[in-house]
Parts: sequence; structure tokens; C-alpha cells
Amino acid sequence: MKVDKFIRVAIAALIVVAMLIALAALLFVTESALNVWDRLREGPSLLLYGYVAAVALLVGASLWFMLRLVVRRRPRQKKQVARPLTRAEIEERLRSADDSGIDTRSARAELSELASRQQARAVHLCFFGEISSGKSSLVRALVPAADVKVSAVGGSTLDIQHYEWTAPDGARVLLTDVPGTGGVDAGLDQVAEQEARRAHIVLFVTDGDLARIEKDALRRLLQLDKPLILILNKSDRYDATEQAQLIGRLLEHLNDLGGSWDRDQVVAVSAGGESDVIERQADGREQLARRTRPADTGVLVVAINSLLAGDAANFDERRDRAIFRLAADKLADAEQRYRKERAEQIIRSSTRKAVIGALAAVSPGTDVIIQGYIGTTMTRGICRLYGAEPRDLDIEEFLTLSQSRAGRALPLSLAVAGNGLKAFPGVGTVAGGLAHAVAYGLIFDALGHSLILTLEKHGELQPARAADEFGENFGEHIEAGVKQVVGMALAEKDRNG
Ligand SMILES: Nc1nc2c(ncn2[C@@H]2O[C@H](COP(=O)(O)OP(=O)(O)OP(=O)(O)O)[C@@H](O)[C@H]2O)c(=O)[nH]1
Ligand SMILES: [Mg+2]
Repeated sequence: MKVDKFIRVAIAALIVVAMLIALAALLFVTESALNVWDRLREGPSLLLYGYVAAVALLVGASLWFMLRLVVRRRPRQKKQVARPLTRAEIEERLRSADDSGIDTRSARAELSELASRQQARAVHLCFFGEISSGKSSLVRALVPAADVKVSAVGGSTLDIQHYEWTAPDGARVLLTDVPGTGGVDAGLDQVAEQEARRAHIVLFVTDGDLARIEKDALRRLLQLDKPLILILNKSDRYDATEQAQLIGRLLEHLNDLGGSWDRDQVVAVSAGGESDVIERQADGREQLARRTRPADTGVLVVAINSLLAGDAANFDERRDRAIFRLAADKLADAEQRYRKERAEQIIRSSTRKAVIGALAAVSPGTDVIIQGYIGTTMTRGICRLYGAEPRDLDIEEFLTLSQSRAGRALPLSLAVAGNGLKAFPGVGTVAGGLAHAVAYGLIFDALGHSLILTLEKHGELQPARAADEFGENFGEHIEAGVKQVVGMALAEKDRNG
């Protein structure tokens, strides 16, 4: 008999045997089930119900476990607090952040600044606008005694300055001059916007139609429920028709941004000041002369006063809420920084372990390292930091998918490792083992960093996406990590002699 015929007959025989066993098992199960059922019906009904309940419980529990294993859990969405934050809520958040070791100083500084402003009881008005729109000039027009620096060169105000002004009705007003936005230093834009968020009323200054970035800033301030006056400054440069057209455009922008707008909240003014002009003398000679522009800020004062005449208590409440939100934003930044630092620590320690593992093994493979204990612990640790709760299956899938990409990336990683080692004097031509250890370390470091990026973007571990991110940006990540990993490997080698 030919071999393959023999195999076929054997398989056929096996199928018959398997069928007989299954039949016998079915008969046996049916018989015992019927037996149990009959006995239960004869016995007390309590036993019957108890038995049925126990079976149902068992089936339910198995289904639940199966679902948990197979169906992906969505990360718990952090509750978006639609209603405004209260002091109690922000303080509670700060306490729990303190307990986790997060630096809450800048968020707390906002609350103490608020406390001192509440004590001072002055109304805070903050100017805001592009560089050279004339903010400082307006401060000078309102508080002539103040020593305000004005310059034709943009970017003259580099710091926040406060000036006291007593309104016609005797109310104490604090005017804040801020650096203009849109200059070269983007950091100053942030300083200005934060100061605007701390004020009762924002005086948004422009000297023409709004540019896109001005509109964006305006949108953010309105979203924060900031009372606001939109000022068209340098109106002396426009005739009456142009002025009316510009005011119309500004009102249109405000309407685009939503909310209800009072026509009085958009004003055209002139801050006045001085400028150099060339004058022609009677004898034909030209001469440089200083000319004073008259200030015309009456409508602004009226607009400020009519806003202030409104509900003063409500102003305080809105200002307080805006500062709570600012403190919460600062806390969120601090949390973000904390997470990043802790994630970096996890990556460093896992990378070091991978390097040590690779140095110890005669010829390790990326699979041993990535899919092993170190890979799983690193992935789980970083996910936990970002509030993601991946199932073990997801972690496994992520590591398996990354595995093939790591294999493909190994030659590049080895080349980068070799170059990195050459840069260290005295290392010379090293045995392949060291270069391999660095290459594996680099792969690990890159894996950790891609994980951070995907978690920051999606908030959960999506295995395929995370592995794609790793595969696509591998080159960038290993270039960034090479110095550190080479240092790690050399230190480890030194330690072992
Ligand atoms: N024609 C005219 N020029 C003005 C007016 N107000 C200010 N300027 C001029 O605009 C230029 C900028 O004025 P600043 O008050 O320094 O402007 P700023 O918004 O404080 O500028 P930064 O602090 O750099 O953001 C200066 O040359 C002023 O003389 C105005 O009402 N009319
Ligand atoms: Mg200025």
C-alpha cells in the first residue's frame, strides 16, 4: 500500500473514532442531564430554583469574561466639565496633583494673584492687540501722568505694566499695558493673553481691519466669556467714510464670532501723541519738526463707564471664573509635563535593560527583546501614565505588530549605532556585540517614544496605529536617541569590565 493512501485511510479511521466518541459523549451528557432534571423535579422546589440560578450565573459569568477578553474597552472619557469651574473644584484638583508629585506652583500662583486682586478691589482693564497698534499710547492718553514708553518701532512694551486711573465717577481702575502680539517672540503673545484673561475687561486695540490672528485671539477671549471693548485706534488716519466702513467690518467680525454685541462696544479713537514731520519753510528749505496729534478718547471712556455701570458683582464673578480656568489650564500643562518626564524615565530604564540584555546574550534577536518582559512592562507603564487601560491582548498585538517593523529597521539602527559609537574617542572598531546592544537599545527607545506620541494623540493604545507610528517615524526617533543609548551601553560595558 502506498504511503499517502495509508495516511488517508488512517485519517478516515480517526474521523470514525472521533465521531463515535462524540456520539457517546452526547448520549452520556444527555442522559445525565435528564437524570439530574428528573431528580430535581422530584426534590424540593428550592433546590430546583437554586440549581437553575447557579447554572445561569455560571453561563453569565463565562460570557462576561469572554467579552472582556475579546471586545476592546474604550478608555474612560474624562468628563468634560461644561459648567464653569468653582474654587472648591480647582483646589481639589490641586490637592490631588500635589499628592501625585506634580508641580502645582504656577497654577497656585494664579489663585494667590486672584486673592490679591480681590483684596485690592480695583477694576482691572487690560489692553490687548498687535504690536504698534497704540496700546501704550492709549494708556498715556488716559493716564497723562504715567511714564509710558511709546515707540514707532514695534515691540516697545516687553513686560506687563500696571497704571492706576481714577474714572470720572471716582472708581479705582487699574490699566494694564501688555506686549503686543504678533511680534517675533511668540512667548510674549502668551504673556499678553494670560494677562487679558486675568482682567475684568479687555480693551482690544486694532489700527485697521482685523487680521486672521487677531480674530483668533478675539475668538479665544470671547470663548472665555471676557467682557470686551473693541477699539479702532489711529482713527485720525481715516476720513469719516473710511472710519464708518471699518467700524462696520469690525462689527461683522464680532457677529461672526457669535454673542450679542452692543454697537457701543466698538469705538474709534485717537491716542494722540507726537510724530516727526518734514515741514517746508517759506524759503523752500525742508526741516524736521515735531507735531502733536490731539488725543480723542472720549468715546472709549464712555464705553468703559457704561460697561462698568452694569452688574459689578457679575464682573467679579466672571473674572474669578476666568482665573480658575487659567489656573486649571496651567495645572493641565504641569500634568502634561509630569507625564512626559515620568514616561521618559520609564523609557530610559527599559532601554537600559534592553541594552544589558543584548550585551549579555550571545546573539539576541529583536523579538526576544521587544516581545519579552521589558517590552510588556514598558508599554503597560507608559499606558497607565496616560490614563489608558489596554487589555493584555492589545499590548501583545502592539508588540507583535511592532516586531516586524523592528526587524526591518534593524539594519538602519545598526548603522546609526555604529556611527554613534565611532563618535566616542577610544571606542575604535568595536566588537559587533556592542553595536548590536546599542541598536536594540535604540529600537526600544524609539518604540517608547512612538507610544507616547500615539497616546498623546488618541488617549488610548490602538495597537495598529501605535505600531504604524513606530514604523513610520523610526528613523527620526533613533537619530534623537543615539547619543544617550551609546552612553548607556558604554557605561554598562565599563561596569562589567
Ligand atoms: N497716527 C496715529 N499714530 C498713533 C496713534 N496712537 C499711537 N500711534 C503711533 O503708533 C506707534 C506705536 O505706538 P505704541 O503706543 O508704542 O504702540 P503699542 O501697541 O504699545 O506697541 P507695542 O508695545 O510695541 O506692542 C507710535 O509711533 C505711535 O506714535 C494714533 O492715534 N494715531
Ligand atoms: Mg506698547
